Amino acid sequence: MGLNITEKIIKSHLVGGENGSGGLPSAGDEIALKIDQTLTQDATGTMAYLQFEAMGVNRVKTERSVAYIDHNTLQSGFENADDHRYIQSVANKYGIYFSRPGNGICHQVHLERFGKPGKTLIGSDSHTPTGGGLGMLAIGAGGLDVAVAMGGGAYHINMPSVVNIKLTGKLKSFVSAKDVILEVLRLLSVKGGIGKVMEYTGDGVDTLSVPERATITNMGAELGATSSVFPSDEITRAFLKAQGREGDYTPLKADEDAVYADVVEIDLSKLEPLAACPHSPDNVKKIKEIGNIKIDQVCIGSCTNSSLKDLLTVAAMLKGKTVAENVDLSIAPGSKQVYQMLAENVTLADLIGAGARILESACGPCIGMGQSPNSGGVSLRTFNRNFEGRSGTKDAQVYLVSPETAAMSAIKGVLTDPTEYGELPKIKEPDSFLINDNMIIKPLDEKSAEKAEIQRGPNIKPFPKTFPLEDVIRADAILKVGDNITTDHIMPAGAKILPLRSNIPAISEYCFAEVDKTFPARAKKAGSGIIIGGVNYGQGSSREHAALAPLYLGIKAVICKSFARIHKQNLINNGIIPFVFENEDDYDKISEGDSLEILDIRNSIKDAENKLIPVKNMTTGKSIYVRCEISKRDKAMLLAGGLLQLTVV
Ligand code: MIC
Ligand code: SF4
Repeated sequence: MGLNITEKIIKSHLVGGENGSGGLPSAGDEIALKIDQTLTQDATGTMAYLQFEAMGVNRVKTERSVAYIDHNTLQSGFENADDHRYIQSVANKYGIYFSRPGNGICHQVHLERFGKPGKTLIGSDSHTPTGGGLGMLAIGAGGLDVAVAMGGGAYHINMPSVVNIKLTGKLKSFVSAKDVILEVLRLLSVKGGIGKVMEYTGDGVDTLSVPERATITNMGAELGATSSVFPSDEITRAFLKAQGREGDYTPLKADEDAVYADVVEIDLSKLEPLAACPHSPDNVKKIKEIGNIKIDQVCIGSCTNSSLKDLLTVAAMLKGKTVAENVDLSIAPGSKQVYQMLAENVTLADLIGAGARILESACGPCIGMGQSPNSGGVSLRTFNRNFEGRSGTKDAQVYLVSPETAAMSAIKGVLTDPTEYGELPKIKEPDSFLINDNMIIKPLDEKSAEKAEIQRGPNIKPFPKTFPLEDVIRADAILKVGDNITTDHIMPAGAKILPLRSNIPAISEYCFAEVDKTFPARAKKAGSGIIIGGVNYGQGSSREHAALAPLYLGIKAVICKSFARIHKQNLINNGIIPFVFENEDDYDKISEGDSLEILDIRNSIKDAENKLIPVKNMTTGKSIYVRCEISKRDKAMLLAGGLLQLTVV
């Protein structure tokens, strides 16, 4: 039986796991993968490096590890700058490449300068699957998992099932890669990818460049997918050659007789411009269907849509025009390479001339670092997430669109289908990109590194301690939430809160701030608590803070209908028990404030696969049953009180 791309990469990196048919584990089995590359960004990086330091390893063991500064770039106090210095000094000492602030968004820069087909990459950011556009198996993870991989440890996941997304035909002009992934989200929803890798094949693949493929794999994160991957072919070779890295090319494609768990066919020629409407990336409609709603803001950029091709297209559409009076347009190029190339071929002048506010190459508005819309404002963004409040304005209405739709609408002042634009000059990927790695600092050699000092500013506080699992939990259902709770709900980001990412006691004060402002004080007062949730609890980012802050506030367990992958692992890594209702209707049998009791927990966790665990509602006197769906390794972690307890050398 032939193998698909995902299986090929897994097979060549498998260092543990059970053997299923054809020498590969079966979907759902826990597997351990050797990790070739890691990336971190600054908002998750400080914690990851504090954890790495605590592990006592003196040098990273990967082929390439890179630390990016791209999220917390607004320096309105000492905090972010302190974090940057800390990360730079750790990178220098431990053998990690350091991408300086201004060099660009981690995923865009990694694609340009470091990604390699056939390799494994994990990153402390949920959009790490962007690397799948180059034929890598690239996976988002919690900071602690990345720290372990940097130390040479394997990365543990459940063997994904592989879904084939078969692309045929060719996109019409003004319809682009963003519309492809929005269509996939429309078809499959924000939970449609859980436990899966989306593998793209079909002759439509030949019509997409690497940055276009990367837009699609990037937003596979919004499906909840473990990763998304494209083949590595002549288009990949051309991209790597244009990046001066042809030597990094290896071809990779699925065998003719490869088997997939499911197949979804999309005819590219039939797609029309789409938008994800507020407040979920899967609330997708045709632009024409939504109509010409008045807009207040347009933001172009983010790791989804800030490649050179994207911005050249926007520049061509804006050339000689003026942004509508009612619209505020911001553009953040994805990398210094993109920015400098726009400047050198003077297309940057077209953007400026049209009235765009040009931002630095960073995440910026995507993570609420500035450009929050006006009250009730309608904002069109080429980004990947439109969760309520993420923009920094609670009642803003955020629509996710392609660069083409964004540019067209910015000119018109209302949401407009870009196919109405008329003729657009053909934009071609360059034969060679401008290569200047002067903003990437190579680490010290091992000898000199011995004496290198780590710079630790006052904002850097140790992470909370975890303790071996207790045998009894008696705690209140301190917070009850609904379905699809995101990590932006659990631990909001934005310009005010992000500077506290390396200070868990301080950031915890904002935990669930948008859902229930009283939560941190109530949890601290109670000293312990259990959170009750619906389906897909913890979807969205990889931020470990969504586990660390609840941990600090005394949360012992989360009971919900189902979990998002990265968040569930972050809970386990930090010693919080993830329970799921045996019967989903039992969600209604627990009200916020009820006192719950769970007995004999250690034995239940040891035997988790066979156990239905009773939870007694002391307030109503009734019991319900929950399960803890975890691997052997997860059990050991929970019993010990988290991953670090097992890893310290
Ligand atoms: C995001 O897009 O939500 C982030 C900010 O990049 C997060 C990481 C973080 O919270 O630091 C992610 O996607 O993992
Ligand atoms: Fe940055 Fe936004 Fe991408 Fe997250 S999704 S890495 S915040 S650009």
